[in-house]
Amino acid sequence: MTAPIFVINGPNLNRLGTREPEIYGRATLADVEATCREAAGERPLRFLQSNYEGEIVEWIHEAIDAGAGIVINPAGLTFSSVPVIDALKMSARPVIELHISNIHRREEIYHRSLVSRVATAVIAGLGPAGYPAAVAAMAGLLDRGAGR
Ligand code: DHK
Repeated sequence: MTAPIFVINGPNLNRLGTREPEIYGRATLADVEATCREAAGERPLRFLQSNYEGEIVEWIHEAIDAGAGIVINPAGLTFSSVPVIDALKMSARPVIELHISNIHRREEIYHRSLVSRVATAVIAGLGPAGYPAAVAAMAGLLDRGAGR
């Protein structure tokens, strides 16, 4: 069976397109989803967004149970959420941490990612194009049988 990919988006990403466009661009979340589905081709893909930590944790559990690779933009939860990190640690499949912006060139509060400590790889600063890049990279990792 072709392992699925879950793309999970955190708080405020539902506002892409109008939220600080000078940082995040003008593509909407729906635009971003379309690029992910194009990159995934026939591979099953779940594209999700929530402003609630618990819902994101439950989607990570669902991804793990489905044997899925996880592409996650935790947004602001990146820097604070132990529950998200604890859930990601349970994944036997790759986890790619994704940020539209280069968080290391931004304000100090964005410099210390808790998620990077458990992620297989990190993509930051490619803009919305980072999403299809992450999906394509994840497909390659899954096809090679890579673990987290
Ligand atoms: C998105 C957010 O909402 C911020 O909280 C992160 C990330 C950066 C992004 O660049 O996609 O710090």
